[in-house]
Amino acid sequence: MFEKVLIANRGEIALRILRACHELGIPVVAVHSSADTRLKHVRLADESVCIGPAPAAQSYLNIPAIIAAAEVTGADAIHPGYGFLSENADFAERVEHSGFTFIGPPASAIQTMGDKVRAIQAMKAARVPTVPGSEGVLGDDMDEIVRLAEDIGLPVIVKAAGGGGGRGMRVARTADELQRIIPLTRGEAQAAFGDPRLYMEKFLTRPRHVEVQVLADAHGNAIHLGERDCSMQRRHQKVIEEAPAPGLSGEARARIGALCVKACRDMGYRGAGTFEFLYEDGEFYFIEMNTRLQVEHPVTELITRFDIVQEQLRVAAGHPLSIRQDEVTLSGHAIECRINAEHPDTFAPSPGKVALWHAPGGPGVRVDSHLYTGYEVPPYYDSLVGKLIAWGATRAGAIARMGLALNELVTEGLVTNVPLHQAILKTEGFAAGGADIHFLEKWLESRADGAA
Ligand code: MV4
Repeated sequence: MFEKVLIANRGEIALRILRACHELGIPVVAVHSSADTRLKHVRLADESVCIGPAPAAQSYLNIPAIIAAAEVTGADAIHPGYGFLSENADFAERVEHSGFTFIGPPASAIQTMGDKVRAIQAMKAARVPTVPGSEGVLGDDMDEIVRLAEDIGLPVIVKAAGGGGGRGMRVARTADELQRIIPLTRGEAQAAFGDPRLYMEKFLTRPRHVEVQVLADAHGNAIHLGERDCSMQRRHQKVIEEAPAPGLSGEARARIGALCVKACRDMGYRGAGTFEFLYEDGEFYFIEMNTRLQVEHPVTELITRFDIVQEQLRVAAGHPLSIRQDEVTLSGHAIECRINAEHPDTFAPSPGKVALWHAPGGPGVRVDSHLYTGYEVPPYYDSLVGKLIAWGATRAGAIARMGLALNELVTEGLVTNVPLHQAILKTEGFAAGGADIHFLEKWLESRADGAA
């Protein structure tokens, strides 16, 4: 196993990774910006190194500074967490070329999945179901693009090959609209990703976002840990996630899970990964693969009783997965509320000092947060300050526990989205389960109209 792991991240996920390392007896190096000296995981780390000023571009995205920190502290592996450099193939490659282990998939897999057209092609080759679409990059002939869209069936969605996560995409409902949006989307793709390539898919009008968690080792073993439903989102930011996906049968889960596992084996994938699907009318349609640990991994951990981060560390160190597929059983239901330091109505970020922190507790409640009384949330980074995760034997039981946990949580001095979560939990749409990706934005709009 590793002798020392450097965590190239901050906040709640750096703390989560530190805990996994310490459980395995591995000392930790924290690297942090000059604005982050008081982070909880920096205090708990065995060593820490300041790698630059507050702006992430000069610290958490500063590849030479992070590699230098690994060199001076004698770390042997680097965990990138999520966001920042976690899906940067160049970083993974430079980490490995400097003699360290990147705790994640091979750089080549990150590269492939970063190109959304290549990712879809890899899935088609593995017989993972994809969205009917252009089967590759769009050419320059507008008449041909229009013919293709009419073949696929309007509405269509045009996406940037270099995009992902909802960035660089537009919907066209008519041929005229399609002709207008192609040059716009292409220009934006070039500006945002340095890559003008576009592809096109049938636009699914009311899908759910269902994603499958996988783990693979370097010995040809791959397993899936079931799925998560992340349909409760606003502007492509997930707000509430849950596992399992409401209403999904064991047979459907086993079928899609086996296809994802086969795709991992075909690709020689290693590490943790997530296959993102749109799920509509009982069918799965692959859209993207994430090659990192995800924010919402705890809901999977609570229903599988399985530590995904420890498993990442094991397989990165060359050990086999510690569990076989037939040992994975799902138990009960888990829900995660993302706690953001933001205004619950305007969504404006609201950093500040935590005058009093009190974490909820009791059976089936997990709190992943780096907050403590006296901590000051800096204004430079993402507004996520913690995650509340509740487990119940049933979905209704998990919702009830989440309600209690939200009531118990104290973050005095900080404005958070807790009231938003409390309101969402009370909606009929959420309570029923299986709401689509548009539910939250529609509900927010109806609520705003009602208040006006
Ligand atoms: C789609 C789609 C419908 N049809 N693709 C958004 C995030 C990125 N991962 C892919 N996304 C979508 N892709 C097809 N073929 C719907 C979404 C989507 C979405 C689209 C418009 C407005 C809000 C959305 C929220 C989640 C997903």
